[in-house]
Formats: sequence, C-alpha cells, structure tokens
Amino acid sequence: MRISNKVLNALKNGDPIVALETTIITHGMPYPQNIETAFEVENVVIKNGAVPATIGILDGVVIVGLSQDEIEALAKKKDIIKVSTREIPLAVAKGLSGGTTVSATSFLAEKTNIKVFATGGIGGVHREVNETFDISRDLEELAERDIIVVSSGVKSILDVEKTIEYLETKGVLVLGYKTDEFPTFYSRKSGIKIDPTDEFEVSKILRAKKLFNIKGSILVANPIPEEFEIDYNTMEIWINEALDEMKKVGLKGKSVTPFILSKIVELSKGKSLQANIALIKDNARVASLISKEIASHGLD
Ligand code: PSU
Ligand code: MN
Repeated sequence: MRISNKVLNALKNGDPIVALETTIITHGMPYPQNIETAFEVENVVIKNGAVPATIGILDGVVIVGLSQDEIEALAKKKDIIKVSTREIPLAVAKGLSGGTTVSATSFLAEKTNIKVFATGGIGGVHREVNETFDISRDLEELAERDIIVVSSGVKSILDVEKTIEYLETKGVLVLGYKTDEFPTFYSRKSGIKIDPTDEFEVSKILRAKKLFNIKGSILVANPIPEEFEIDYNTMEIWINEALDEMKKVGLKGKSVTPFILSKIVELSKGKSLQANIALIKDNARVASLISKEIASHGLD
C-alpha cells in the first residue's frame, strides 16, 4: 500500500482530507468523461480547502492519493476489475489493477485514518432482492466502518425503501444535507423523510459518537443540484427499460450495476451522465466542508 506525499503531509498536519473512489472511473462512466470528472472532482476538493485522496489499485499496489498520471493509467487500462473489499487481497496477490467501490474505498480510507469520503451513489438493496439476494457489500461495509460518506442517496434502480431499512438495521445513521427528504440520485425526491443536517452538526455528531464509542458510518445524503435534476417519471421509464434489458441478457452479480449505469447513459442520450458528473462534484464540495469542520475542531 502506498500513500502519496500530499496525503501523508495532510495526515501529519491534521489537514482536512476527502477520500474519492475509482469504480466510478473504471466502471461507472464512459471514457473520456470518466478521467475529466476525476480531475474536476479533485479540483472541487482543493478549491474548497481540503486535500483529495483518490484511492485505487494499480498493478497490485493499493494507492491512497493517486497522481493524475496514475488516474489516467487506471482509466485506460484493459482488464481492470471492480474491487469491493473482498477483492483487495485478490488484486494485490495477482498484481491486478482495479477501481475501488464504496466498500473498498471506505475500508482503505479508514485504514489510512481519513474521516470523510465523497462518492456519487452507494450500492444498496436491489429491486428483485427476493429472487436475486442482491444486496451491495457497500451496506455491510458502512456498518462495520466508521466513516462519513457523502452521496446523492441511492439510485432508484435499487429498492430505496429496503435500502434505508437495511441501513437502519445495520446502524448506519442517514442524514440529509440541508434537506429532510432522502434523495434518489437523479432526483431530489423519494417521499422518505430523514433528519436534516449541515457540516457543523455532522462534526458535533462525530464527537458525540466517539464519546459513546458507537461504531458505524454516517451517510450524508446530498440532493443533486436542482438544475441537473431529471424528472422522476422519465427516469423510471429508462430504468425499467435498462432492467428489462439486463434480464434479457441474464446478468448477475457484480456486473449488474455497471451494466445498468451504461444502459441509462445510452437511453438518456447522455443526460444521466451530465447529472452524474454534477452531483458528484457537489458531493465533493459538501464532503470538503465537513472535513474542514472536523479538522478545525478535532474529535476530542
Ligand atoms: N452507483 C452509481 N455509480 C457507481 C456505483 C454505484 O450510481 O459508480 C458503483 C460504486 O462504486 C458502488 C458500486 O460502490 O457501484 C456498487 O456496486 P454493487 O451494486 O455491485 O455493490
Ligand atoms: Mn450486487
């Protein structure tokens, strides 16, 4: 495992750091928007006064704080694997390259002592869970880790209500960033009420959590900026079409989410991609504000 000098310095000085995942680059977006977005997201973090730590695996080496060249190499590589926590040792042992999912990135960020992580959407309970058993490792990992994840909620390709229930069972606190409604990625709405919060309160909650030694991550759900929101019903049509296509192809397991994502980009003629880029940049901004607030007060 290698930690970049920039991230090492920030850790030593107690500067705010924001972890970023790479499955979004390797499996979540097409080339070249994936690389452009990765760089733009890092710039948003820097502009908002924090240090970006993009995490991924290159030729069997886990890297916390990928350089621009390394991000580019990752985005262009063939045979790149999607790495959730269970695949970290596999990639290391085989010398493989991989994009780390929310689960693997949370695991590695916590190992490095990074407290805040920004992503687009986390994985969750799939709509046909009764038949498929498909529940993302992300949910278990968030329960076992102690990190703050900023995401735009979860995509409505998932069963949103079941995902929220699951997070409750597993002890993951779900809060809305300046909203009392859980967002569903492309849409700011879901009809599901949650407690609203802001960066000041999140940093206080973290200190209280430490006081009582309560484990489990906090999911801060930040709704997509209004101007990029996609109408819920239009999205529903595209999602159902993508799910039908998936069933026809007979896909299962870890290729399900990447397949649906790329299908929706196709069906929406790129509109979903623009939304995806806008929301992850805004999540990086909110994560930076939270990490700055935590860094300025400490955790004791
Ligand atoms: N949802 C998105 N974009 C993504 C992902 C999820 O809108 O890129 C990625 C994330 O890396 C997430 C992973 O951790 O997919 C979840 O995969 P699965 O559903 O197979 O657990
Ligand atoms: Mn799955």
